[in-house]
Amino acid sequence: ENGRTLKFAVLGTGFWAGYQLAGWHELAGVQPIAFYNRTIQKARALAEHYAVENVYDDVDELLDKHAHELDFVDIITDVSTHAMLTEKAAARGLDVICQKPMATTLEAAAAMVEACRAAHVALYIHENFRFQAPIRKLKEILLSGVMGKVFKANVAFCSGFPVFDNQPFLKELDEFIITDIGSHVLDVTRFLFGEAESLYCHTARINPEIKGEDVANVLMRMRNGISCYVEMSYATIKEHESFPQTLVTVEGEKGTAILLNNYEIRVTTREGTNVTTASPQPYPWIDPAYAVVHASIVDCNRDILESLQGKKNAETTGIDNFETMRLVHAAYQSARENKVIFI
Ligand code: 89Y
Repeated sequence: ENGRTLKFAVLGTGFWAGYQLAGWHELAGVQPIAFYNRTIQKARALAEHYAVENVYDDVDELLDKHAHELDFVDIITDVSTHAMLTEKAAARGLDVICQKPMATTLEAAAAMVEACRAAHVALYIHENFRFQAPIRKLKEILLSGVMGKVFKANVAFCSGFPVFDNQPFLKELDEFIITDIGSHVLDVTRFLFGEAESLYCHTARINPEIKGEDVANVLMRMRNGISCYVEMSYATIKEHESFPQTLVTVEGEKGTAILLNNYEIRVTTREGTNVTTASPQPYPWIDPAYAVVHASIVDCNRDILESLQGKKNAETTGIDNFETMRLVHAAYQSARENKVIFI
């Protein structure tokens, strides 16, 4: 590592920020120097842990005092403030990393892309599911050609994990699972199978204690002809709980690949079945209940950092993630209007 250390501010120090910072800590050449949080006590606890001296409950004050020494901001607030914070940082000439889901509406997501373009700053979305070890391995298998031409796939995130215990604000969202999990699994679907041409979606709310939908079934026709069935649910009772894993079945003309619980990928051709395991890196700070997601934070951050350092293009830019947001919002429109949406 020969470049200078990039300095960043964290905007939002809630549940996710601790893991995001631990993820940054695994990488050389990057350092947090200021934290903002609406409730300052939460920011102070994390600041102490990372020896960060600058802590604010006013984001404008943070930017006034530190924009000159910052390279980028890492936005880790809930979705409702993403556009506003992105616009503030861009206006100061700072590159922006923002957690998924990008924004509450497609219009707000477009405004984020435009604000960053106009200010000549980079915009990245921290979308980590496509960086999960088993998803990367599955992509490698698809590219190897062993399965032949793929004709259909199932991408599933169905769970009964008590997700609202750690993230209670998710209960209050009018639009829940397609924004929270659909943003991930629809992005994984794009990563594995390409861009969608059309989509049809059903939604349901099973848990009476939440505002939004907790079940969504999305059927997509991809531009390359592959038919993808993407399912998500937080109302599923399973013998073997799979949270937070995305399980995938891919069928090709020469074989079928199945990504199972516990990171196992079984590839069956007419010759027989090959089994590989792609487990996440066991970083010591990982919460085992979130292992595959927490480990992928490091890979997602590395991809973005190498782009900030001018070494490569990042995968999850604002422009790229806007295509995932298009699918999220098309799914809601389809469910509302009970019709196929052409992308
Ligand atoms: O917020 C969600 C995410 O991004 O991954 C899993 C999660 O924490 C709960 O659905």
